[in-house]
Amino acid sequence: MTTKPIYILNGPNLNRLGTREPEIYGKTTLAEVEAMCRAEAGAGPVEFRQTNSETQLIDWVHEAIDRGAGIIINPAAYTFTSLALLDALKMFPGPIVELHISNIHKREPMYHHSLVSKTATAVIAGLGAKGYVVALRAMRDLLA
Ligand code: CA2
Repeated sequence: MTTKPIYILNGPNLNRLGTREPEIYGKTTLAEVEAMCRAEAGAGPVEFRQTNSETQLIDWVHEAIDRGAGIIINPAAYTFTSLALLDALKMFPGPIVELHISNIHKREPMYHHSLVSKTATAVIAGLGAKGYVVALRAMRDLLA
């Protein structure tokens, strides 16, 4: 197992997880998601973060480029809008798992075209909060 951290980055509005639209996003809060990730990672280092700012998200990708083993990212709405985030992720030399709690392809057309997928090693969507645990397992395999 690598000693470099796995970055788990979360985009806008995900700090409100578990408070609204449970039929789409479930009832699990982001703090509970973080606890699930830490339990799954065990002693493996994890940087779990959330921001509502595109700039901050990009700065964290830059940080991961300098010191991260892998990136798991739920970019939320920036999935569909941010060429700047795509450009930053393109610079990351390791595996990238794009993650969505909901199945974006089952939803309205505006949620169908991910820019981030162009640089993702793998995409997970529709598994709810458990998708984060699945993403961590997949990341471990990708890094092995
Ligand atoms: O399913 C996902 O994880 C998404 O990335 C969530 C984004 C949405 O723009 C993507 O299409 C799919 C939206 C996050 C909104 O966060 C909420 C948190 C609590 C309640 C409602 C929305």
